[in-house]
Amino acid sequence: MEEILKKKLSEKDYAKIEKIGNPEVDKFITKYIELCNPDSVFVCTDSKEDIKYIRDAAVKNGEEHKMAIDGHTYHFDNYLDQARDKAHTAILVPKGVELGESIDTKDRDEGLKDVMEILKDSMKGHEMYVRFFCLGPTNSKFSIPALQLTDSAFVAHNEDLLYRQGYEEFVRQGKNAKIFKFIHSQGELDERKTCKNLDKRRIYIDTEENTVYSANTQYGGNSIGLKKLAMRLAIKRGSKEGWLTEHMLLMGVHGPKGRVTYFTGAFPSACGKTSTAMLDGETIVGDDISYLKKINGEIIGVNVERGMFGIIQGINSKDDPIQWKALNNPREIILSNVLITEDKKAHWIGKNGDVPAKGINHSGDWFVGKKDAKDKEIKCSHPNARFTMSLDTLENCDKNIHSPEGVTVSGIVYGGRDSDTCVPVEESLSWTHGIVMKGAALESETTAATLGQEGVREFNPMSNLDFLPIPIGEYIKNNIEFENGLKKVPPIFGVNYFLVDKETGKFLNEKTDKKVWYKWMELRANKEVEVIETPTGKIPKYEDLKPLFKSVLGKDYSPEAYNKQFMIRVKESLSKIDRIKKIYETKVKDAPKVLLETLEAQRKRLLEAQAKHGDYILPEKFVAGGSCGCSCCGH
Ligand code: OXD
Ligand code: MN
Repeated sequence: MEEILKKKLSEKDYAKIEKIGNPEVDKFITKYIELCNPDSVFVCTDSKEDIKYIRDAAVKNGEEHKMAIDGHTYHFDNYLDQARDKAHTAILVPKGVELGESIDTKDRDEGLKDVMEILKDSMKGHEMYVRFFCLGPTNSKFSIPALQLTDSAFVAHNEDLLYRQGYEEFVRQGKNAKIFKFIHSQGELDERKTCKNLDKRRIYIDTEENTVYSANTQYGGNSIGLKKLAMRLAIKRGSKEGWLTEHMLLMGVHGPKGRVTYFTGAFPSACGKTSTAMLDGETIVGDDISYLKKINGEIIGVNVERGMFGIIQGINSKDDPIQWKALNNPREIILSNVLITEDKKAHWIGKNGDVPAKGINHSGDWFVGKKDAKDKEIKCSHPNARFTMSLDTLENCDKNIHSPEGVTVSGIVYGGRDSDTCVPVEESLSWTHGIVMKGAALESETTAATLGQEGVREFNPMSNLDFLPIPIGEYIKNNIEFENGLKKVPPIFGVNYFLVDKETGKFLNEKTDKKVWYKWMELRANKEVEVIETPTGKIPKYEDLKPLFKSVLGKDYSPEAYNKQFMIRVKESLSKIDRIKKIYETKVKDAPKVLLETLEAQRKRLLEAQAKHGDYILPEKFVAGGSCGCSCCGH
């Protein structure tokens, strides 16, 4: 082992590995040097000099290119490698282990054999980068040391912006570290420096060995080991140890008199999670993945990451002022799959200004009206085009982002892309009701963040389905039981930014309306406003929203708008229960009993209300002391 390391590594780099003194680290690096056969190896510590080496390598290798704005670079993934590849992603399971039909698995022995063959000599002609990071803040109960090997300086550079440096954490934890390990190879590249062998694209997650394998792909969601790949390992570890890893933003919502109330929020990819975390007036801790632990009877959350790998489509100066500013000013940013014009500026779908007539993008030379092989128009940027940057440099970065103690979570939000069923914001009736009806029953119309058709309604419990390495039933049970032992149980809310007016086909809300929902939830989490209890949950009163619309957005909020948005859509709500129940009865093994009971109780409440008031019920029917009098709303 020592011999191989000494042969491939410079003396200086060998000393860096030796200083860590963890045989597991030595073994992992040695194994993949031997198998992948890189021309050279670079070991990156937390030093500025080492990190600069990676940044420069990305440009030198032709994986990234400099842009007009200082510090900005762009990168292209292969035209067919633009999103998470669910078809070639699998959890490796030993014989006899079953995770249920909604989770993609592969026999562990077969998967390992397959990927080892693919990785053999895959780094010939490339340099291997050895990187040490820390998932969660360093020096914390949450810290998980993560070791990444990759032959892509683009991947290593992304991780630099997205994760906390962890070399010193590895040294600190030494032999005792319980590490996560990632091996990625982009394999052979074409003349545009994008992956050539997409048929050999593989993403395998081995929870037995806390190792993830990724090959022949560059798209971040497939290649950045520490992101969605590490998430699977962490869910598994948390499930054994009694804590949660969630596909959740973490943000400070700023209430009256300087009060800051922290919220987590789960949304499927491309459903407004980042734009929520970036709401101006609030502060961001994280926009994608949170670890949650129960400490002294409270839910404590941390951001696993320190940067954002955000979707750039639709970002404009009006709706996203902070991101807009960052994207137009010098700082370290990587743009993927946007349009680059001759003057080395970027354009993307939904950006202010006219679309340039030509440039280069993920399809090569591009011009307005260009079509692909299937005669489909190629837009200037890919809908899943991304930008990578650190949060620290943003003006709205929360002061506790790196706190080893984390922040106390006082509210939890779930939301999906739903055009016709749920109201824009509603508090659940209890923790279990929230976990079941807002989390486990989450559905979303599909987007461009994964390969496949867009706009199809998909079941996505807690927006975490793609990332589960344990059976869904077990995962939901963990969430339901997470309430046990809490001194103060945070309220769970459901939000829906995508409700459409059936008559006009237009959205019933503007993008910025969500600012009001968060201010309302902040007041509610602190018990400062009352609610109207409906069969589906507790909705805001018009009297409370009206002044918030005025003070937050300067908008006059009409009773008509409120009624349209907050009307209970009984028919659609009942259909949703039917769909969800069927899934849990037929596709999910071991769904907790209480989940089915909660669905049934909601059906009963809806049917009672329907018998009295019909299919579409205005909030006033449920107002305390109103004419309703039905048992459904508890008055
Ligand atoms: C992401 C995703 O990139 O969920 O965050 O796809
Ligand atoms: Mn995500």
